[in-house]
Amino acid sequence: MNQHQKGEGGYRPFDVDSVKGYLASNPAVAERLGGGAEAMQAREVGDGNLNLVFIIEGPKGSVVVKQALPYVRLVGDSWPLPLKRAFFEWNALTRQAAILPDRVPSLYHFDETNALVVMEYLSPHIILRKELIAGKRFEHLAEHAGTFLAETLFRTSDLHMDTAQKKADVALFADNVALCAITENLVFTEPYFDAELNRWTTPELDGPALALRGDRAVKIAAQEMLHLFTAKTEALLHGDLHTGSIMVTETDSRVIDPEFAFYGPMGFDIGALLANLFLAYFSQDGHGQQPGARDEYGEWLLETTEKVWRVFAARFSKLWTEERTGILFPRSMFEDQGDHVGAAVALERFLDGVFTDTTGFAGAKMIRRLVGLAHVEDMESIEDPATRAGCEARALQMGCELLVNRGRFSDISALTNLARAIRRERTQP
Ligand code: SR1
Ligand code: MG
Repeated sequence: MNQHQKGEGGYRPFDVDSVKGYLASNPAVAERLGGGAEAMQAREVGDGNLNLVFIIEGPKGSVVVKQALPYVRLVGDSWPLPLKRAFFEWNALTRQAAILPDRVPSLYHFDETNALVVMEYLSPHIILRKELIAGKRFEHLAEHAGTFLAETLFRTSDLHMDTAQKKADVALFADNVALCAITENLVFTEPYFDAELNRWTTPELDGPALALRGDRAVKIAAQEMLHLFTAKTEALLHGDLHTGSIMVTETDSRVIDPEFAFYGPMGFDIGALLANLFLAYFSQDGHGQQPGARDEYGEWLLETTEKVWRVFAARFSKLWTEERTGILFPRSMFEDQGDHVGAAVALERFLDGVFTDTTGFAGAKMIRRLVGLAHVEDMESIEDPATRAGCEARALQMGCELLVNRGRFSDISALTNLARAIRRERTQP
């Protein structure tokens, strides 16, 4: 099918010309852009693994069109992928927007047939991962990310949401089978056997990468996390909350791309973000001109990692106290009987459980980005293979320890101290 032909069910993938005509035919969007197709400028900027992303600018305004392709862009049409992921992305975005409109892009239009979302062009926002590679700091990032996590996870859980609505939503997102399958395979399973699409920095990282296949404790832990991922329908997750899914300026942060959304364990989203911040940390020895040039920046990354968790826990605790209206831990059993201590103890135990899950998921998510199909630019942009493999080996060690020892870390600073210790131990003679 060429780019101008209509596909099955009326779907057609757009290009930089046809997308303009498409938007011109939508009165509300055309009005926002301020002119007909001939007055629009369009470019395709998608650099993710799955979709087309167009930026369209008109005389009056601009929009982004994100369109699903019927296959995995990273691999090609040998790996088909359902267009319905755009439907799940739209449904997740609208729910997140209802909870925290300032932390997601404004939404303008959804077209199920063409599997696309028209939304705000975030400018001058840049993808967080690129800014971290450049060594930039963002004062509000942890506050924004921790709040986003607490608000979206609490409000879509049985701690808050009406149980009938939640069950309907669990059923709706349960159909996001293909994208969940990507995670199930690429994160929890394929790194641990000779899967066709696995790759790593070879031969430098061969030792630790191949050792995973014989590491029984790591393999069992990875599958235990997969069990949680499939069975614990705790809250509506973003599902792919890495540093490429956040766009930032000095004062703003927006979460994008929730096409992997489904009801799963809260710790999966938190762990994804922590994993990517730890990967950024371990990549620091490959960036900067001189050895140690990025040490202070590494510390900022670890402080930010800690703060994400602390902001999450504080906001979640406030919501627990003030907005616990769901079927779980009802106030009738606790506060209404004067048992405020019971409510506080239950909260502490709940957060301990989320922290354990977060730790395990963070470990699994680090490992998959080092030896699986999809890697991170933080590491990939380190040109010298020996330096890159050194950074990756340290990150791999961290991932394994988080995965296997989840539940044995006292608090978030135990995780950041482990990162410091691994980096110190393996970079000093
Ligand atoms: C085949 S898709 C590979 C990865 O890209 C996305 O960002 C998800 O993380 C997925 O696992
Ligand atoms: Mg994405």
